[in-house]
Amino acid sequence: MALLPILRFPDPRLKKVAAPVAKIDDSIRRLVADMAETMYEAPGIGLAATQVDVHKRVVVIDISEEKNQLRAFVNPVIEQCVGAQLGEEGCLSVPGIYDKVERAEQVKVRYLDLDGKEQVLEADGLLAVCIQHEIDHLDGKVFVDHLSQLKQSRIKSKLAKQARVTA
Ligand code: GNR
Ligand code: NI
Repeated sequence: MALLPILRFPDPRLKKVAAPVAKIDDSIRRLVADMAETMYEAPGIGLAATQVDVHKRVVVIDISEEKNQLRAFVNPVIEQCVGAQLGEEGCLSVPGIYDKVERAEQVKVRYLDLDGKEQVLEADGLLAVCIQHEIDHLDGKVFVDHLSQLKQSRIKSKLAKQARVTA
């Protein structure tokens, strides 16, 4: 297993659209293991392959308290959205920034598991938010893209300033 470096907004590589996985093999299972280790270490409740500069449609999520309910989604597609919820979001690629984003309250997602078997999951609440946030990453979007242009430019200055202090 390995910890992978996480890209930081506004890195242009976060805008790449990830390609579907053609075959689930050991390289994909290794990627999932490395992404899980990276997510737990961060710590975060989700991670998309895009964030570690791998442009394949792979996501890991664990919203459990005990951090013992890892979920892996390959080629996830949202088939149905119901309702709306407004929740505070953060992102490992946008450290220290939190803001409210409107998402569907419930989603039905179709994906492949690590055995290449098709699965369907109905999720609501935080899991639904996280699935939508991660699929956005695979489509080259970060949660700040849902905010106003003014907020986006403030976030960019704040992160640039942080980077100067940290350097
Ligand atoms: O760790 C994370 N927390 C979080 C909180 C609210 C809504 C979404 C998230 S996902 C985020 C990890 C991350 O950046 N995934 O891409
Ligand atoms: Ni994120």
